[in-house]
Amino acid sequence: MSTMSDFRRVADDVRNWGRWGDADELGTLNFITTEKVAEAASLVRTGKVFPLGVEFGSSGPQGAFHYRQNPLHVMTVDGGDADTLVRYGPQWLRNPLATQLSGYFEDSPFRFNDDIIIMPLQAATQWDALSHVYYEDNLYNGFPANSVTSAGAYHCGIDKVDTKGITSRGVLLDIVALRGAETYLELGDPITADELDAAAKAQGVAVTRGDIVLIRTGWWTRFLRTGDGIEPGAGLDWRCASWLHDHEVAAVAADNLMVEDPVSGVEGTILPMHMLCLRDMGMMLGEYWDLAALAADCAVDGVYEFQLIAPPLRVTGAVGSPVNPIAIK
Ligand code: UVW
Repeated sequence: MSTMSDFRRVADDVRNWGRWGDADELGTLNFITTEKVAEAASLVRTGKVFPLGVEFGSSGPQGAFHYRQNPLHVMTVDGGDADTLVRYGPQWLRNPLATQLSGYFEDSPFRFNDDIIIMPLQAATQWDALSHVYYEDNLYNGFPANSVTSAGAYHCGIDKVDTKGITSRGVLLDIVALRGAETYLELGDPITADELDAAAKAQGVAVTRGDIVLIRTGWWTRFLRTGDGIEPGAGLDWRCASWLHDHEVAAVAADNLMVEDPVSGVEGTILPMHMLCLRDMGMMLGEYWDLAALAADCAVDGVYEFQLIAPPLRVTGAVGSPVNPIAIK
């Protein structure tokens, strides 16, 4: 078990504050240059598309954490409205909605359905914005933590990263395959930096500056079988933050609930890698990405690199966003 002194040494080493200027709110997305985006596009050879987002619905992984719920999806206009209003007329329900809808449906074949969704932005496949996690009163680049207000994040909100797409070269590191695990990585054996190197070597792929690295732990595949959203599995050891820093990775995502191992390797804090990545390095984290179909294809063709396109919603001042990332080979 490491100590907070060990943590602080690593934090000092990986901290990117000021690296891209005092006003920077992009963090390691700065590694994604125009050349990198073009390189990523050149990786599209077969036209195979892999959607990496999970379903946003009531059977999602949320609910076990009391501050997050599964998406609540409700119809606001549907076929029943049209049938009933035309049959009974707007006067039957004397309200403006009935009058308005009735005006659309009477004497016209036109019909429509509308819906609404209420959900935490962290409900399912997501990006964590740099303002999602902080410690000791500072966000990434030294911005004050209290700049995240009830009006939203003044600094490091998800809306600040729109200029980066987000798109780059994606590289999958399949740790399930590396360990020869049947479905997923059991808790109690965090993924080490050496294993990230070993996976890259076994797969014949190099992780280079500006890549978005996807880590497969098998957690999502297991969740689809058990429906247990809180049952943990192994994630990245907190020291992998140094590996990500040394490789100048732009962002990291995984098929589990928190990318890093749920058991903190640092005595005195939970989620140390979140603190290092989001607050010190300025590196966004992607969670609940479904990597199973992509991994199966990579195992067949031996190609573990692809164009990755994963734009967050431009929600003003939000500290995260749902996303449906697409890998294209
Ligand atoms: C927290 O860090 C609180 O959540 P997540 O693992 O979703 O980023």
